[in-house]
Amino acid sequence: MLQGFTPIPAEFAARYRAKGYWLDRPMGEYFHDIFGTWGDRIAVVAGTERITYKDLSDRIDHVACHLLDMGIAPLDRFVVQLPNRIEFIYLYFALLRVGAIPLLALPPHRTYEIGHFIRFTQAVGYAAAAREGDFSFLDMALEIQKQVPSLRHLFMLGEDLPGACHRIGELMRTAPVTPRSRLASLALNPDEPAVFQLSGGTTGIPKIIPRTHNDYTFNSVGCSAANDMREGDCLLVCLPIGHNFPLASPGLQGMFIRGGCVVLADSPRASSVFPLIQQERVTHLELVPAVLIRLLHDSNLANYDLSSVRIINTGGQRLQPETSALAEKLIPSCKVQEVFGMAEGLVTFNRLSDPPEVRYETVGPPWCEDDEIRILDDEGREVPPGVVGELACRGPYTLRGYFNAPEVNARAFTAEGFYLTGDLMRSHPSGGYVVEGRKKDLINRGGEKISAEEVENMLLGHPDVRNVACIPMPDPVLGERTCAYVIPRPGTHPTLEQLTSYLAGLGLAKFKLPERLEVVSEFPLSPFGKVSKKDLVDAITRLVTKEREAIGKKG
Ligand code: J2J
Repeated sequence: MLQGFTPIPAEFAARYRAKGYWLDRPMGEYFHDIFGTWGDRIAVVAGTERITYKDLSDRIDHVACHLLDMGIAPLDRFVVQLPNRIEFIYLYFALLRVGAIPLLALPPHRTYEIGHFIRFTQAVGYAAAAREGDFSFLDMALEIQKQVPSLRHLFMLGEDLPGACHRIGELMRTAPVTPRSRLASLALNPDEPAVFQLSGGTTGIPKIIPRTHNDYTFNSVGCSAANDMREGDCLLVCLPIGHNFPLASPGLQGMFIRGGCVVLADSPRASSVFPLIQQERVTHLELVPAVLIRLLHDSNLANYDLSSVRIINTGGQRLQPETSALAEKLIPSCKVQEVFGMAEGLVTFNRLSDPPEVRYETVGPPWCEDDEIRILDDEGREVPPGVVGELACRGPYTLRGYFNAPEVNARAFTAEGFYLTGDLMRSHPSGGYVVEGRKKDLINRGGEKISAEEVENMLLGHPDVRNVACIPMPDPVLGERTCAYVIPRPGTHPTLEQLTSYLAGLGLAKFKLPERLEVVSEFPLSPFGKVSKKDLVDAITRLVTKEREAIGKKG
């Protein structure tokens, strides 16, 4: 076994096998057969290219043989930071085919993160677009290469690259030395890590999540069923392609399993998403709430035929019922299905057959009956049904340990191997769960804890508020007070007084009322596109400090 990897204990593994969850096949081989099943159907639309499953499979194997030519071996680590382009799909599946482990970095990661991933995993390769705006990923990689000798292979997209870089397009045009037959004879262990995902934590450097061949395939098979993906369906991928949601939950892996088509968009902007939906008759969208809200308020929405859309999944952050209702009103062909997922494993889906009240309020149950859920109090005891506590989970596709992180693991798992998510949840009579916020998404006002989520939910009911994020701002007396960052609806100018009297009118406790309002036109986003509260906290802290200094000088 790869050192630093914690496998699922044997007695659990035996159970998951007996149930038929784990197929005991390497992912590369499994998808090779899937591609074979769907042959002449269109697998991917990327720019002007339409690629059949047969051609996709051919090209992946071609790249895989080149990887073997380069000496890339099973369990070698390879950091992939490619944009939403076809080259991602070629390289990702080619790495799986040879049993090397793609570590999936997100587009905004820079030297600090990428250098860490490469050093920490002793990666042999790194793939990216050479340049993005005024940032040179190529220069960054050359710099890292000087410090980390394991990094032998740079795969770059772009023009005028130094000779030492590999171009995926170029590899396509040259014949590899290794024959295809070698691919079938590689001895790969499906219990080993196939993919390294990254934790979505908002503090510190992301931790590395090993996903095995067995668990990651099972994840996509199950999610694609819960998401009602069918042969002939079409998924638009507009979030960063390497993230667990658009990649595997069910994402493009799920759509391939079902024989549908995957359309790549280079950004989640309305100007790129709407035309593609209309042109390709997209049936499935996977979005974060902030993106869905932006699309629904875009003035061009009514100018496009979006009637092919059957399911809009949102995940990553709590979706407000108002947003679901608005989406289903503006795009009447669609149902909104919230997904609660994490790169660590567990995924829950609303059941599409549930009545709207249940779909809007809950994130549904886990899709697999062997996902075990515990809602725990601060002492680690299970709370009664309906009471809020921390979500802990264990199951056939949830990790048992971050890669090479014994200290973190000692805190992040219970003795029974449940992963402590840090998410606050309660069970719902429908059998699903309701997200109540993050354990740490609290404002501590002189010892009184305010759930940011609670205040945000209420403020979203105000007619002037399009989106809101409540965060702690530093206070010399109370430690923290609540600041509300608000994106107003067009043409409105909400004031702090209006909003707080609205909240007070709804009966909200006085200590929970925001004490400062910042009106903005958009929110800073995390690498994956979630609202980055950390950046908002940094901004308000700077602002408050500056104001205080100014007052100090005057006084
Ligand atoms: C509230 N919080 C949510 C939701 C995730 C599908 C969808 C999303 C992710 C993802 C994913 C939420 N409501 N509906 O991997 O497969 C927050 C929780 C969770 C964390 C995980 C998938 N859906 N979250 O967002 O690994 O706090 O995965 O623990 O990036 O996002 O983040 P990440």
